Amino acid sequence: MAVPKKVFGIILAGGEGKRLMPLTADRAKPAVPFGGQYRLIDFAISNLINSGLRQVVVLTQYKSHSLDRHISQTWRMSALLDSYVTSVPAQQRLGKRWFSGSADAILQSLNLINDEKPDIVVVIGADHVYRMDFRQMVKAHIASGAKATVAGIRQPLALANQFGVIDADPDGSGRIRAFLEKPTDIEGLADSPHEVLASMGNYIFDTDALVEAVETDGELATSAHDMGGDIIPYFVDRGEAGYYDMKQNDVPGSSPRDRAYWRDVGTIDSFFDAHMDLISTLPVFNLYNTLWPIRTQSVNAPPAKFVRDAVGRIGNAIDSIVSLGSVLSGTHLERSVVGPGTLAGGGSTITDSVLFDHVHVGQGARIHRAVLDKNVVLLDGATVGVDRERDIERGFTVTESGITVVGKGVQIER
Ligand code: ADQ
Repeated sequence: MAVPKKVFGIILAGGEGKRLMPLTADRAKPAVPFGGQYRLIDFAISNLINSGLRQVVVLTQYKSHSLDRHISQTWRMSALLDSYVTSVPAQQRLGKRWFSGSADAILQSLNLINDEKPDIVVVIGADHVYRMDFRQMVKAHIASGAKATVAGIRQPLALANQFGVIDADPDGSGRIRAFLEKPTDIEGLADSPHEVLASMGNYIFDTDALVEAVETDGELATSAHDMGGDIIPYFVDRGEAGYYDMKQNDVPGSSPRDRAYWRDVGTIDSFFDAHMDLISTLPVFNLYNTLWPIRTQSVNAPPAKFVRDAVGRIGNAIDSIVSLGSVLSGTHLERSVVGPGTLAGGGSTITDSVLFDHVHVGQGARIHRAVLDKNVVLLDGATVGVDRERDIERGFTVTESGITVVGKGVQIER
């Protein structure tokens, strides 16, 4: 019988997420709320835990307080079973410097690997919405004999400059011939010229090979110490990198459409679109798959309530998600995701919008195509997302596609 391999999980969660401003003004990108009750990092952690990993560290550095708090409150594991999900902040173990890149984050955290002595290390990002069974990828990695395996998924050629692009060896060996980090000029796949095989930023390594790679990279003054930019090309140059095509990944309980789902929610537009996917009638991404649950902090709040307002106006809600603790009275709610503790008053309208927790919507207020961070208050009769120029004048971020974003705690006047 084959000896089971010990697998250790590392989640890279130190990114700033500049393109999600103002939502990342005082929280790390993986801590950004998503889908009413989740934080982005819950997808990465749920995937690892559902894949049977029990020792997972989350490497943080940028504005990590709410991320640390969320992880410690949500992902408590049993010490008795030697299981843990812990966030580990940058600790300056190799001198007085922060993580200079994602590979440096691993180099500075090698003590965690030395303590556990795993055979295999799974390294993943923290800011994508998807389901993935990493057991299947680990199995493929071991069978292939590669020292590093990169998960790949087909993406439009036009987006190639946002991803690492995998050039597969045409000999069918599953090896990577070349890996280009965020290329600006590249051709599509031979069988699909409008697509590339993009790296998902999820990797599997033989432990010894990873340790050697980050140590070697650490000594190179010319390196940016980046996993995609430096470490994967290091393995490719040595002929030791393979790829794992996400289309082979068969997550329990998911439909083919749901299975192919992977969203990098790095911009306001993609973040907004991923919310619209959640509320689609035929789930593009199905949160209700109990065989592969996406878990989060349980909100200790009463159920959502829908009532008529004090003068008897009746509201309605359709194609929407409403979180616990919310009370919508005489509100028209459509194509929106509403976070916990939202209070909306009579005659208010919320359409095509994403509300984080504890947003207060005054009577007769109107919200359209907007993302509102927590504790935003709309006074009676106030509007947002309706008049682009006015939103810009008031200092709100408005994307080219016309989505208005309002930061934490802002009070919006009539
Ligand atoms: P990017 O997401 O642009 O591309 P990066 O900004 O390095 O790469 O972020 C990757 C992950 O590492 C994120 O989860 C981020 O939070 C984290 N991270 C970044 N800097 C860090 C640091 N100093 N310390 C700890 N964590 C850090 C990557 C790959 C591409 C791939 C895309 C997929 O480089 O090849 O295609 O992800 O989205």
